[in-house]
Amino acid sequence: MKSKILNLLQMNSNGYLSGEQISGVLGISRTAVWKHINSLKNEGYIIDSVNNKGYKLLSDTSEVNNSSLKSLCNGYEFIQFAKFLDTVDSTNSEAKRIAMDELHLEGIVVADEQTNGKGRLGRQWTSDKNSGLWMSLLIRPKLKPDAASAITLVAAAGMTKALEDCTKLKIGIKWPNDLIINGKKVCGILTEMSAEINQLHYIILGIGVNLNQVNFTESLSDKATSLKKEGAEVSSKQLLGAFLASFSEFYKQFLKGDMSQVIAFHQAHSVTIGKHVQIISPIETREAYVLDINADGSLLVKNDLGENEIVFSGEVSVRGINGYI
Ligand code: BT5
Repeated sequence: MKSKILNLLQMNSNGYLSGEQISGVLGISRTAVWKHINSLKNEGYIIDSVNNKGYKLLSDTSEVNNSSLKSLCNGYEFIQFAKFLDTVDSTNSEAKRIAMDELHLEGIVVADEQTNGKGRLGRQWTSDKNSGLWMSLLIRPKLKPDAASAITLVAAAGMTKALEDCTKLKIGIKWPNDLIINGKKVCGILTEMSAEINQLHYIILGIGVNLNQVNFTESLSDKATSLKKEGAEVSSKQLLGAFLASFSEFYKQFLKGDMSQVIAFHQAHSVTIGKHVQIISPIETREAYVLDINADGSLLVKNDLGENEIVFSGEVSVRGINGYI
C-alpha cells in the first residue's frame, strides 16, 4: 500500500494530493493514508504536508544525494558545508583536502562509492556503490589534542543509537570503533587528526556502515554483515538523519568535557567487557581479560601477569581469543 501511495505522489509531483483523494483512489481510510505517509517520511522521502491541501513529494529518493544532504544537515552548528559525491577515493581523504584548503570550515562529505576506502593502520575498507553510508565529518573542537582522541567513542555511541532508532536490531560495540550485529561487523570508524603538541587543527571522523550488501567477498564473509543481511531495510538518508541527531547530543556533552553518558552507553553496549582478548600492537600480541571502559574511554584490562593495565585506542587492535570478537 505504501508503494502505491508513493506512486501516486510521484505521478502528481507538480502539486498537492489531498488525503481524501488518496483514500478515495486506494480505498483506505485517511488515517491509514496519514500513517503510510509518516512511514515514507521515516524512510527518508521528503513530503510536504499542508492543511487543506494535502501532500506533495519534494524529494523522490530515500538515498542521500546532493540536495537531500544539504537539507538533512540544516541546523547543525558543526556543519557549514555538505558535499555529496557519486564517487571518491575516500571521504576521509576528501575531507582532509578541504580541511587544508579552508582553514576554519567544519562540515561533512558523503559518497555513494569509495574507490580507496581506508580502515585503520593502513587497512582497506570495502565501499561499493549504493551499498552503504560512507561519510566523514570534519570538525574543529577547541580542545587539547590528548582530549580529542575520545571522539571515536562519541561517534560510535552516536551511530549505535542511530542504528537502534532505525532498526530493532541489537547493536554491540567492540571497543573502540567497531559496531557489531550477531557477531559480525556492520560499521567501522576511522578517526584522523591533525595537531601540534598543544594545538588541535582538525579531526576527521570517517564512518562506514554496511546497508545493502547481500554477499561479501570471501575474506569478509565470516566477519562482515549489513543491515539488509540482518533483515533491516534502512536508507542512507534515514540513517544519516538519525546519526546527526544522536551524534550532536553526545558531541555537545563531549565539548563540555562530560563523557559520562557516552561511557555509560559504551559500557551498556560493549561486547568487549568480560572477554578474554588478544591485544595486538605493531610490536607484540598479548592476551588479557577486559574489566571495564574507563571514564576517559581507555580500556581497563587484567594482563597475563595478573596486573591491571590501561590500554589506549589508536595503539592497538583488540581481537577475541577464538575469533574476531
Ligand atoms: C575500520 O578500520 O573499521 C574503519 C573503517 C572506516 C571506514 C570509513 S568509510 C568513510 C570513511 N572514509 C574512509 O576512507 N574510511 C572511513 P579497521 O578497524 O582497521 O577495520 C578494517 C578491516 O575491516 C579490514 O581489514 C577488513 O578486514 C574489514 N572490512 C573491510 N571492509 C569492510 C566492510 N565494508 N565491512 C566490514 N568489515 C570490513
